[in-house]
Amino acid sequence: MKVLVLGGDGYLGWPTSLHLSDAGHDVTIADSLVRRRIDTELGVRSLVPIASPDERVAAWREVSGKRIGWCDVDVCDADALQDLLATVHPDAVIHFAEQRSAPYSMMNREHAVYTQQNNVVGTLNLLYAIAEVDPDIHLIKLGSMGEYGTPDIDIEEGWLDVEYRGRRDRVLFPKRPGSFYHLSKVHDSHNIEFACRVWALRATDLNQGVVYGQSTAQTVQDDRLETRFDYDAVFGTVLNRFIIQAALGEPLTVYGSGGQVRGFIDLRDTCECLRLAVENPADRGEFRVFNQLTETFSVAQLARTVARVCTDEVEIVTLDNPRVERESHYYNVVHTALPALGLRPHLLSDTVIESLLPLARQHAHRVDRQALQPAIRWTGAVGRPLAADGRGPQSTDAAGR
Ligand code: NAD
Ligand code: USQ
Repeated sequence: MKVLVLGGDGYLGWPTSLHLSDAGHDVTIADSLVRRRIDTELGVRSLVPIASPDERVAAWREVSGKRIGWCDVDVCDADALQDLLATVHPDAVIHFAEQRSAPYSMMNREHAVYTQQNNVVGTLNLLYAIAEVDPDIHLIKLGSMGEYGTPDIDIEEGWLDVEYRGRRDRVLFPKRPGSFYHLSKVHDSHNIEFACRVWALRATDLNQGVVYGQSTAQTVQDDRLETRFDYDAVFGTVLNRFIIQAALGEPLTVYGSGGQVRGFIDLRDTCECLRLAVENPADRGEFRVFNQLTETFSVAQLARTVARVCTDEVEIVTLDNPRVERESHYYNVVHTALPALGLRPHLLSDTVIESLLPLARQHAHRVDRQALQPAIRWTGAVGRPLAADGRGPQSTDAAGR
C-alpha cells in the first residue's frame, strides 16, 4: 500500500516508516523538522545522535535496497499539505505530526497556544485535504490514552454505551485530560469523528499509552537509522527517563507519591500496531478508536523495577509533583481491538530494560544533567508575567529553565 507518514522524522514516525517499508509498503515521509528546532530552543538534544533526513533515507536504501520518499512540509500549511496528498495519493495517511510534550504545552500561554494551533489546525487541514483529494484515504491518527484522564469507571475503546432515564445511546467516551497538549488530542478526536459522520471519511484514532524503548529490527541495522531518545524533563517520557537516570547514576525522579497508573507500550509494538491499522482500514464513515497499550504500571512500580534490574546502586527520589494529577486512582482500560487484529505484544521484561542501559551509558557524555530535573509546573506560568525567552519553537533561547 502507499502510505504517507506525517511526522516521520520523530521518535515514533521514523521507526514506523522503516517497519512499513520493510513490510513492502511504499512509504513517503513529510515533516517540517520542527522537533529538531525545539531541541535548539530547549538547549537539549536526543541522547542518541540522529542522522539528517537525507542521511536517513540514503542509509535505508543502502541497507535494504528500498526507497522512502521525503519532503519538508508543515501540516499547518493547508495548500502545501493538499498538494502533497494529491501528488502522493496514498491509501493511508499516518498522522504523527504534532507537538507531543505535556510539559512543553504547560510552559506558558505561548506554548499552550502553539501546541493547540499546531495540533488542531494541522489535523483540520488534513481532514479537508483528504475530503478534497480522495475521501477514501484512510486517516490513522495518533491520539493519546491521556485524553481519557483517570475516570472512576473502566475506559472503553473510544465509545461508551449509556442508558439514561430509560433511553440508550452510544456516545464518545467522556474525556478529562491533564494538560493543554492532551486537550489538543481531544479536540482532534472530536473533529475527526465529525468529519467521518458528515463527509463519510474513514479514520482510526489510536489512543496510545506512553512508549518506551529505542531499537527495532530495522533501526539496529545502521547507526544512521537510529531514532531519537529523549531524556530531558520536557520531552523524555517516564520509563525511558528512569532507565537513562539509572544508567547515569542519577536518582530516579518519581513525581509525587508515584501512584499514578498509565498504559505503556514497547516501541516495536507501536510500529506493528501502525502496520495492522494500515492493512485493516476502517470502513467509510467509521470513526474507529483503538486503545494502543499493552500493560499498565504505576510510576512507583516502574521506578522499583528499573532500580532492581540495574546492577549498580540506584536511588529513587520522590519530588514534589510539578503536575496536577491524581496520584491514587482506579485505572482499568479495555484494549482488545489491536490483539484481535493480530498484535502479539512484547511485554516489559528485565531484558528490555537491560538492553537500554548500555545504550544510555554509551552516550552519557551527551547528557545535560540539569535538564533531567523538572522545571515546568502546571500552575507555574499562571498569574506571572511571561518569560522573555518563552516564545515558542522559533526561539533559540533556553525556555523554561
Ligand atoms: P516527536 O516529537 O518525536 O515526533 C513528531 C514529529 O512531528 C517531529 O518530527 C516533528 O518535527 C513533526 N511535526 C510536528 N509538528 C509538525 C507540523 N506542523 N508539520 C510537520 N511536521 C510536524 O513525537 P513522537 O514521540 O514520535 O510522537 C508522535 C505522535 O505520537 C504524536 O502525535 C504524539 O502525540 C503521539 N504519541 C506519542 C507517545 C510517546 O510516548 N512518544 C505516546 C502516545 C502518543
Ligand atoms: N513522571 C514521573 N517522573 C518523571 C516523568 C514523569 O513521575 O520523571 C510521571 C508523570 O507525572 C505522569 C507519568 O509519569 O504521571 C507519565 O508522564 P510522561 O511524561 O511519561 O507522559 P505524558 O506526559 O503523559 O506524555 C507522554 C508523551 C505523550 C503521550 C503520552 C501518552 O509525551 O506524547 O501522549 O505519554 S499517555 O500518558 O498515555 O497520555
